[in-house]
This record gives sequence, C-alpha cells and structure tokens, in this order.
Amino acid sequence: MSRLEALAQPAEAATNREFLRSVFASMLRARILENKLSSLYKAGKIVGGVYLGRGQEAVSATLGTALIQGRDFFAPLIRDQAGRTAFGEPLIDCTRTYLGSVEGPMRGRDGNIHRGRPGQGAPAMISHLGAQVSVVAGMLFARRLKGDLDGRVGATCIGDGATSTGSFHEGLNLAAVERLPLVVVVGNNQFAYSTPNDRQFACADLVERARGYGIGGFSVDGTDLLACASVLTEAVRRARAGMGPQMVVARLLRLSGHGEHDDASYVPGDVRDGHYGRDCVEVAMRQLVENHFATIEEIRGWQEKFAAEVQRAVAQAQQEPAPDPYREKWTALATRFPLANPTPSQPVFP
Ligand SMILES: Cc1ncc(C[n+]2csc(CCOP(=O)(O)OP(=O)(O)O)c2C)c(N)n1
Repeated sequence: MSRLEALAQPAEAATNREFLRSVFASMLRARILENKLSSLYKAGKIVGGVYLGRGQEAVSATLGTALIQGRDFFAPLIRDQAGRTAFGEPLIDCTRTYLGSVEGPMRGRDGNIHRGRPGQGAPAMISHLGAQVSVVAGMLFARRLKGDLDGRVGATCIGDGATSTGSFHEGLNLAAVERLPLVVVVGNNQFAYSTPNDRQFACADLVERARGYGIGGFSVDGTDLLACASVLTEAVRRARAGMGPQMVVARLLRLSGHGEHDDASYVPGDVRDGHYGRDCVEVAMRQLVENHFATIEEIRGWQEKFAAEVQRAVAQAQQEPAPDPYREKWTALATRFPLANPTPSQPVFP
C-alpha cells in the first residue's frame, strides 16, 4: 500500500493529521486563488465568466485527496478548484486558462472552467449538468474491457440541479448495472442557479435516489471537514473494494453566486445565516487547531505562502501571449490527424 493509499483509509482519515492538513492546504489554496479570480473579474481582466466553489471546498478537496494521483480518474466541475488542486493541478493551469494564455492547457481557447489534464486522469469538462457521470463511467468500463482496471476508482462531482438531468440518470444506471468503481459526489448547495431544492426534487433527501439504483448512498454535512473525511474516504474505499458505484450527497450552501456575474440575491437571509451558510474553510481551520493538527501561526504562514504562489501564477499568465489564430493548429479537442477529404468548411492546417 502506498503512502497516499494508507493516508486515505477511512478509519483513519478523520483523525489523520497528514491527510487533514493536506486537504486543508488544498482548500486554502483554492480559496485564495478564487478570491483573486473574483477580483480580476471585477477589474475587467477576465474574458468570460468566473465560477467559484466557495463553501464547497471541504467536500471537493477531500475527494481530490482521497483519490490516488496517477491511478484514479477525477472529473472536476465548476465548483471544484479545491478538488483540482488536491488532485495535483498546478495553480498556473487555472490562471493561464482564465487569463487566456497560449501556454495554458487549453492553449488560451477556452473561457475558464472546461480545462482538463487527460494524461493525469482528469478529463476536461463537457458540461456541469451530469454529463461527466457517463464520461467517468465510460473511462472505467473501457479499462475493465481492456483488463486494465487495476484497482482504479473514478469520481466526479455534480450539483443538485444535475441530478434532474437525463445524463445523470443514464450514466449512473449504467455504472450501477456494470458495478463500476464510480463515486458520484452531489454537492447539494440548495440552488441550481436560482432554482431552490423544493422546485428541483420531491424526495426528502437526494441520497434516497441511490437506493433506486441499487448503489451505496451516503449523506454528509459538507461544511464539516472531519465528517467529509470519514464519509468520502469510505465511499472511495467501497468503490475500490468492488462494491459498485457510491453516491455521496453533501449538504451545504454555495457562498457565491452561480458565477461572479450573479449576486445570489434570491438566497433567503435565513438560509444564508443558517447552519449550512457557515464557511467550511473557517470550520476546518477551527477543527485543525482544536484537534492540535495545526497551529494558528502555521495556518497564517500557509496563507502568506499560498497568496504569494497565486500572485506569481497570475503575473506569469498575464505576461504570456494570447493564441495566434494564424499559427495555431486547431487540434486541441478534435482529431490530431488530417481528415481524408477535407472540405472548405473543414480546413486542415499543417
Ligand atoms: C444542458 C444545459 N442546460 C443549462 C446549462 C446552464 N447551467 C449551467 S450550470 C446550471 C445550474 C447547475 O446547478 P446545479 O447542478 O445545482 O450545480 P451548482 O451550479 O449549484 O453547483 C445551469 C442551468 C448548461 N450548462 N447545460
């Protein structure tokens, strides 16, 4: 068992100093980076939208840490900067994409959050609304058919709104029938854009849906790092142990708008001030300090260090050029090979 696998053992995770410090570091890095992205957006420096994961970092970073880099698959969505960071994405990939640098993973051609690292097991996002469930299920199924599943787990995170889409149901049903090692984490942040839960689903808790598919189901307080650590590592362990797909529903609240263009004024005051309106980064900080996993001084040091890293990643991306359409080979998301009979509407550049 590798060091990372040992760290992600469920019995240990909620009391494992190294695991929790690692998760928290990803939460904090993501929060500092996203605060910077928000400022850049408000200063008009970012073309396109900015979509943040504030309030969802504990769930996302725990999942990203519980997965094994270089073996597992993780399809992060727009609320998953923390999970991306935990799964090994360098900060510069994010700043280069948002700032349109040609050096970025999408070579400056995609607005913001559709970037991926396929070579590292992180497919680029097709849609925030459930499509990645079948993408990850397909990746796992393909590996199994090739006899190369090799203890891998695949995971994706979606929102409450995505659970109403056809692609979520089709993907999850296929994964259930094939008993694929898939973990689907639903961040129930109570709103799909401005649509509240009571206009989205009629069951009491989304986790009830797991029973309908015959798969494992967990419900967790997504604002509580220690709870996320136990539940998510257990879900990953079960999937890896051959117990089929696992669904985790994390109850929380989106602490920003749908994107930075949205002031979220439709969220009622009592919901904002309620239990799930608390900030998971602050909760996690208290949990680390109270359990003697970190000191306040250490955390302040990390804040300064991560803020300097974010500044460097922004400055680097800002000085890099945008793509040059006359020199680009348009193959980033399409075939690398020339078409047999290119038509004038399908130009193939050398
Ligand atoms: C097929 C489709 N319809 C609409 C959209 C626009 N859209 C993107 S995210 C979103 C709401 C998603 O809500 P939810 O699944 O709860 O996730 P959250 O944003 O709350 O994390 C919508 C309507 C889209 N991307 N694709």
